[in-house]
Amino acid sequence: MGTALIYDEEMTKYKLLWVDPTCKIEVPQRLTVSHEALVKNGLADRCVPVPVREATDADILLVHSEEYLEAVKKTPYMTLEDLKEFTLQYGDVYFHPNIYHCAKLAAGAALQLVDSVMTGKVRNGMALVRPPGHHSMRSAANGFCVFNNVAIAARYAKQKYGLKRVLIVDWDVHHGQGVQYCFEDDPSVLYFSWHRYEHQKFWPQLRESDYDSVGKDKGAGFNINVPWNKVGMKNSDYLSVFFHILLPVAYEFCPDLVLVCAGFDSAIGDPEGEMCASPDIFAHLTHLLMNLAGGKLCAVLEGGYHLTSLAQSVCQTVQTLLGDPAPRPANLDGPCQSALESLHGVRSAHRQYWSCLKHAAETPPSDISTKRIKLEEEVEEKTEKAGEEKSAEEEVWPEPPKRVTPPLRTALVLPNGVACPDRCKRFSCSDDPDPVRVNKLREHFLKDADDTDALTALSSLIALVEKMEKNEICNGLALVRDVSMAMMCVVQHAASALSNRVLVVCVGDAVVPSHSTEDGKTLLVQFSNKESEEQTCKYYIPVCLKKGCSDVSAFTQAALGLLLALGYEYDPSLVVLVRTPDSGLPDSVWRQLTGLLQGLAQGHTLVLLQEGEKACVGSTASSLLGDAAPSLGQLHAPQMEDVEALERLRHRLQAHWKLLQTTAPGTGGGDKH
Ligand code: SS9
Ligand code: ZN
Repeated sequence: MGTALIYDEEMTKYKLLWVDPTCKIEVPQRLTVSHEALVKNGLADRCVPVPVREATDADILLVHSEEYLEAVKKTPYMTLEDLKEFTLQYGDVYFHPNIYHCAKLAAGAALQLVDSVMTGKVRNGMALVRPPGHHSMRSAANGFCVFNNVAIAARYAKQKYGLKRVLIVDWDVHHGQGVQYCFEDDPSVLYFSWHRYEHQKFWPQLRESDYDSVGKDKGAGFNINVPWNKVGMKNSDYLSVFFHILLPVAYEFCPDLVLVCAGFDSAIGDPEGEMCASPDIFAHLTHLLMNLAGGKLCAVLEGGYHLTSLAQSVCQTVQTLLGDPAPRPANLDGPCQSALESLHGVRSAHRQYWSCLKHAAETPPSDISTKRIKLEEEVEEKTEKAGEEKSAEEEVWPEPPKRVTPPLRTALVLPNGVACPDRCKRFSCSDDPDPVRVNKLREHFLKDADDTDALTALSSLIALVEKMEKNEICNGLALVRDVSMAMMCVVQHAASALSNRVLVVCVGDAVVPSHSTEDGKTLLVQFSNKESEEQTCKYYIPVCLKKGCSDVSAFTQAALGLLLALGYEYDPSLVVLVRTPDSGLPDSVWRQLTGLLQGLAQGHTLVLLQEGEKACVGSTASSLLGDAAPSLGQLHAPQMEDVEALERLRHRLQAHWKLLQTTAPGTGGGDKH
């Protein structure tokens, strides 16, 4: 199942016809450079081309009023003077004789994408469109937007395919107030947006963009705003919000379809956003959403005004949709104070609606509206002083390195008699065993046993790890006689290389190499129901859940808010994922976990399963190949004891692991623990 790419040159055929400093950044080249970069990087060719179509009146009327549509319909016949005047009734937008045509194509492109994904023609896709959509409202154009492409797509998808729940993730740096207004009282569409806000000083300067706008009536809890109150937000800030807000809520919500308002003005270099997240962060944001809704994800372009940054970000997104492993996330040094304040505010505003946030600390004592007023003067002074000078300085950043995908995706070390699944390669070193290594292994691990099969398996395992280190193979799976021994063996080997860090995730109650964590070259996270004494080592983290791994909600919460955050901060070069036969982890959760962890270590994951678990080889291999994991279903509230235990653990560990923080120090956000 492929990735759709929708693009039509026609959408480059309108532009600003008069002088307007606020609109001059929205240029046709935004689309051409994005598309050319996809072509140049060989990505366009790997996608399934899907043609655009014009949205019909009926499509547009799913969101917009008849009066507004009729008014826009007249614009192709207007004189320049009429267009200018028509434009004046709206904010930060311009009209052109061809924009109505393009706006129909932009909305139609989003609908074509939904159709391609929903009919199973492709798994996911991206539409490169102009004009963007997320600011336009029922009866108004706004912020370069004419029709609300994504809002129309959400209604259309619900109506045509009977979807119960749609998630809209708006990672553009502006608040898509048009989308918020459209679905404010609708619990079937969960709208998430982060946006530059600066305590209401940044455009569109709306009170309702703050985190306390959570939705109305039945839709309460289904609108999530994350205001950025400072510029310069980085990768850590973005990922923190994913780990501690969006992902837990999204998994609890369990969408049938994910739509992304994919604006890239939230990346470094953009003159509007003034943020500092690198273009490759979009590989991770995309990856982290790709296992929701059975992989059904439609990304529709919104903003992005720095042509180089935009093109790089688009490439990162599409390459990830195609299934290529994401690059290692660089310098994640934890969220900044201001991001933590926002994180805290959002989590407390939503704690009554989402069981995954039930344990969030309560509202910060400093009430937000007072804070805004207090800040007002301060900000005004600053803007006065800064004036022109500031916009002159240009941000520089390195071009994201080319993502080289290993020639072989998934290799399996299997005992004789166990069939190798399609699309995978059976891997064995028996044709070419390294005698030195074999002897070493025998000495260390199999002294007494004279077991050639086990020895061959271990040697193969090591050879496989070496191929992963050389990036010749992406990931692997081994069925071994003794997972504990195999784990020990791999960890010892991999961590012996100077630059390696190994993340070991152990699901179930196996004997783990906890002694190997002392030097920090191994981070060991173990999930089980065995209470263990409080650990003093930063790198050995036993996670005890009441019902072990069989409680889907509790496990998911731990995997997202704890394991992923730890994993990203640790930034391993290899992930070893181990599961014991009695772990109790349901297959769907296992597949989700396997999928999510591939965002780390450039996708270098080695899965170890006990020999008897033949039945799981197929589904595990499928996850390693990048197939979307099945949905977990709507999650119920985990047991209080588990939530509390996890919260205590997170709280204790956050001194060492900054990506675990969810409250700002010194703002009264300290939890009760
Ligand atoms: C503030 C002016 C904002 C509108 C930007 C619309 C972006 C749509 N510097 N102008 S993604
Ligand atoms: Zn924007």
